[in-house]
This record gives sequence, C-alpha cells and structure tokens, in this order.
Amino acid sequence: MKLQAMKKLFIGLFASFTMLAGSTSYGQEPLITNVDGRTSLTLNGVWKYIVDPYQSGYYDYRRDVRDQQQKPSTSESLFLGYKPQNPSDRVEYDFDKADNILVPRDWNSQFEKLFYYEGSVWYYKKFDYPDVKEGNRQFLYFGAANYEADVYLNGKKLGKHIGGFTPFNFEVTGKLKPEGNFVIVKVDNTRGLEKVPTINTDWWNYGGLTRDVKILDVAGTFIQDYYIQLGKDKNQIEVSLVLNGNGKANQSVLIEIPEAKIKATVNTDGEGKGKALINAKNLNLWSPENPFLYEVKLTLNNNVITEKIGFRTLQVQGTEILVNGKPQFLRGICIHEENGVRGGRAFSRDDARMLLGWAKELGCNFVRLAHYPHNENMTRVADELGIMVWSEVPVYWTIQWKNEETYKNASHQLTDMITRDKNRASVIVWSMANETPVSPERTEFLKKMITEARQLDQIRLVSAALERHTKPGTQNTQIIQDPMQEFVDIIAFNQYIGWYDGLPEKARTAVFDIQFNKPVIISEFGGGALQGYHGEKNVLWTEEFQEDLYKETLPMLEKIPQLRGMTPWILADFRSPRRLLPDIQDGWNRKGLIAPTGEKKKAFYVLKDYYAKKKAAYENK
Ligand code: GCB
Repeated sequence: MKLQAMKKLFIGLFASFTMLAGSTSYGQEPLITNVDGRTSLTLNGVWKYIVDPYQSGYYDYRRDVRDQQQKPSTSESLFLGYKPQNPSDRVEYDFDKADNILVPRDWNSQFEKLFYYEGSVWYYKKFDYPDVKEGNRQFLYFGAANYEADVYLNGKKLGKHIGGFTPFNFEVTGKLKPEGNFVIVKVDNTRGLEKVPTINTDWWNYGGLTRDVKILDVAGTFIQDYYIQLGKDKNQIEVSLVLNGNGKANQSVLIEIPEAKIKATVNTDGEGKGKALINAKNLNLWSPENPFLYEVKLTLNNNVITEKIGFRTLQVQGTEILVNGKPQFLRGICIHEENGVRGGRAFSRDDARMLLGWAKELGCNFVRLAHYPHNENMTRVADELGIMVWSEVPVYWTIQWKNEETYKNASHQLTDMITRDKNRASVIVWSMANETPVSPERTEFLKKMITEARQLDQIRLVSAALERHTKPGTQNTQIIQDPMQEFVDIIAFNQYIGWYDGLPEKARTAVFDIQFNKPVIISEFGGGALQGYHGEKNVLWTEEFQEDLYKETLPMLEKIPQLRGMTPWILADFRSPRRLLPDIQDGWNRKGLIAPTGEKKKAFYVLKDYYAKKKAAYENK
C-alpha cells in the first residue's frame, strides 16, 4: 500500500516532548537500539582467550603502546592474530592454541584460576560472513564488556569503549570478508579511582564479554533509534526517531500498531530526525496487573523492524505515584545481576526469568536493578511479567566528583542506559546514584546528571538512593540531610536500623521526619542471614534474626506518611569481596532473602505476607 493512500491519523510535528533518539555512547558511534528486532549474526559461543596480566600484547618493554596496526614477522605488534609465515617470524602468542571461553559470560565464574583476576584478557573469535548484501551496512555490537574494551577486526582497531554495563557498536561495513574474519577484544576490568564505579564497591568485579556479541546487518539507510511511548496523555503516542545513512533526509517512516489499528507516517528532517504525535484511543494500557505489549512495526523503504512495546502513563502528584492515573505502592526488591545458582553474572533470558520469577513469587510489582544497568533481558522480561523497574548507573559511594572525565563517563553511562531502555513500559525510575556522601561537588555532579536525564526522558521519574541520619539532639528521629531531595521526583533512601544501626527493636521507637511532599521509597533495608542457620532471633546471622528484622522494620516504615514503596536489600545472596567472615559469609553478602542454592529464607515469607496485604489494600484505590 502506498504511503500517500493510507488513512492518516493525526500526526503533528511538535517540540514539546523529548527527542530521545540518537545519543552517542562513550567514545563510540551512536548506539543502535532494539538489536533483537534486527537481522544479525550472533558471535556468542566459544571464543579463545589469553590472560595477559602485564598487558604485554598491548605495551612493549618500554611500556609504550605497541604498534596499533599488524606488523608481520615480529612480536612487536599487538596481539592481533598474526600467524607466523617465515621461519624467522617470532610471534609469542597463538590464539588457535589458546583455551576456550564462553561468551557471553564473565571469566571469573568460568575458571577457578580467574576467580579473583582483575586485569586484561584477550578474546578471539573467528567467523565467516558469506552473504554481504549489496548496499547493506554491518555493525559489530556488544551488549557490554566489563570494564574497558579495545576492539579489533581483522587486525585493525575499531575503537575503545569504557564502562562495564552499557552497550556499544562499531560500524564494520566494507571490512568483512566472506570467510576468515576474526574479532579480537582486549577486555580489562582493572578498578580505578577515577572510574565509574570507583575501586570500592560491595559486589564482584566480574570481568569479560558479559553480554551478547553480534554483527547487526542493516540497510544502507536505516532506523538507528526511536522512541515510542505515551506522554502525559493516554490518548497520544509520542514518537521520535533517528535515521542513519546517506538517504536519511526527508524520508517517511511508517509506524504500525496493528492491534490498536494504528498506521501513521513520520517524516524526517534534513538531519534524518523525525517526531510525531499519534492519536491512539482506547489503548490496552500496560500495568503490573495487565502487562499488555503491542507489536509495533516500523518500516523504512520496505525494511521492517518490530518490537513489543507497552503503553502506560506515569506521573507523580503530590506524594502519589500514578500509573495510568492509579496510585501505586511499589512492592519492590533490590536485585544484583547475578545468577548464584550457576555462579557469575546473569546474562540470559532464562536468568532474567529466574530472578524476576522469584520477585513475582515474593509478590513484587517493582524491582530495583542495583547498582548499574542490567542486561536488556531483564527489562524486556520485566515488561512481559508486569514488573516496574528502577534502573541505576554505578555512581556508587565515592566517585571523583571533581574529575571532568569521571563526569563524562557517568553521563555517558546514563545516556546509554536511557537510550537502550526508553521504550520499556516497565522502566519507571532512572536512578542517578547510590549512597553518595553529601558535598557541594557531589550535588553539582548529580544535578547535572538529572538535567541530562530529564532532557532525554521527560516521562520517567528521577531518583537516587540517599542516606538517612539520626537527627542531632534526638533519641531516634530519622532525617534525610541531603539537598538532592529537592531535585528528585521520588525521595529514596537506604536505612539499616537493626543491622548497621542497633538491634531490630530500635525500629520500634524510630520516627522518620521527611520534610518534602513527595513520594518516599525505602531503597534498601535488611540484614544478613545464612540460609539453614537457625537459632534465637537475637543471634546474628540466623534466619530468625533476619526474619525478626523484617518484622520490626515493616511497621516502622508504615508510619511514614509519604511511603509509596520499598526495595529491601536484597533478593538473593550475592558475591562480594568485602564479605570475609568464615563459615557465614565466605565471600557472599548474605542479606538475600534467597540463598545461592535458590532456597528461601524465613524473612522471604514475612515480606511476601506484607506485600499480599499491601496489594489488597491498593487494589481498590
Ligand atoms: C548498602 C549498599 C549496598 C550494600 C549494602 C550492604 O547500603 O547500597 O550496595 O551491598 O548496603 O549489604 O551493606
């Protein structure tokens, strides 16, 4: 059907909403989104690896960076896959003889010898690319590499990416051969003071190509990125998109949502960008109770991308969080991106189904994906299951607030997180930080980040996990002394009364004095327990202690008038090098409600009961 002949719904160019599409990832080319909806060749599977703690494949003996291009016949080149050809060729590495490693996966959980390893590992993968379609373009895409990745294709450097939890891509058009291509990536997870996160965290520094790797194959001019979500009005879908390619100017993109009987065109300007408002009456709105996703089709020059997208409105009014106009109580739980049952970083759909399935079993309608952007499967499965999401960047504890590079890094991670997940109805909160010490520089840093987040996305709520303190001169009045309260949409704070602060009974007399008329979420509370260790409730580390802590904490929090949700710490025990108590911790943070074996602890059921009551109380609001 011709575009002109189509019955057009109201479409207008307008300036009022976010232009989300088309941001640049850190040191990289613009990010391509909805990679699962595109033609691709997976490079997941078995790779070869060389552990290189002194980075001798990168630096020479004077610690100068080796030749960036392949220099045959000497070992004085980078580890670029060169094969000896002459008897005098001295090449001191051999990827073909190297051991296998699985991608995606961290290296720590694959090999005991790499469990504590922090440093450089070279990854190598051979692949053929037989069917290069005339005029098409290819991009090498990484879901994430922790923390820095230097990427080479067929012996030539494509670029470098910094930041361990966000995707990146490089154009490789014209660089692929029908046979015998090879990708080499130097991944380095060395911690650094100036990095984001910095050297001190309470989670495992899993290194490696931890998420999917693939070659995306797109048309010469293609839809690189788009935003399709409801704005404030439940009858209007806001669309913005960005094309990439020589033919990007003055194009028409067809948007179809067959189940909503929507067909509309969006025209691009001279820069290949387009915006539109599409009238949409009687949409089946996404909510935790009804996680309905529409199939959305975007067509440019007969090339189609599809994606399942949910539509819902989101607002804060006074102390209420409204989804589709309905007040919510966020029955949440914090989650680390880890599959303790298998060991290592979570990365797959199955991992996401396991973790979010547990959250569902607990009665959750909300999760806090701590403390960094999780893999895309998490937010997609959350969309499917009807679980609202708090998504965070690793601005954790003590970042270098005065370092401009550190800011740039944090800002890029924020941008890429939002760029990747802006079409997920499940995502309702972008979190800027966790437990950052108050100072003027810190506040400036976070305020700048908030401004950026709001420029990218005017619909999601902005927050940060702050800290609370006992008000000086009082016995047990709890206050938040953080100027960030003024700038966030939701006041969120972590509090550990009964664990790091007194015993659980301290909760009985605690009173929270929160000065802002905004919704409040308790972004963390909890205590450690070793699953299977039983005793009196006053014995630390027993399941009974943790159970009692939950029983004492919930009534305390209930007294906060603005309380609109919580995400206790944490769904499952997780690995942390800071947790060294023998026979109890053994390298695990034990605040999980579920053990690494999948066994539930007693406190799980306390929270589950509470959430069942909360759900019933909110049902008729
Ligand atoms: C916190 C941090 C979290 C830690 C937790 C703990 O406040 O935000 O990352 O793991 O406490 O267990 O101490």
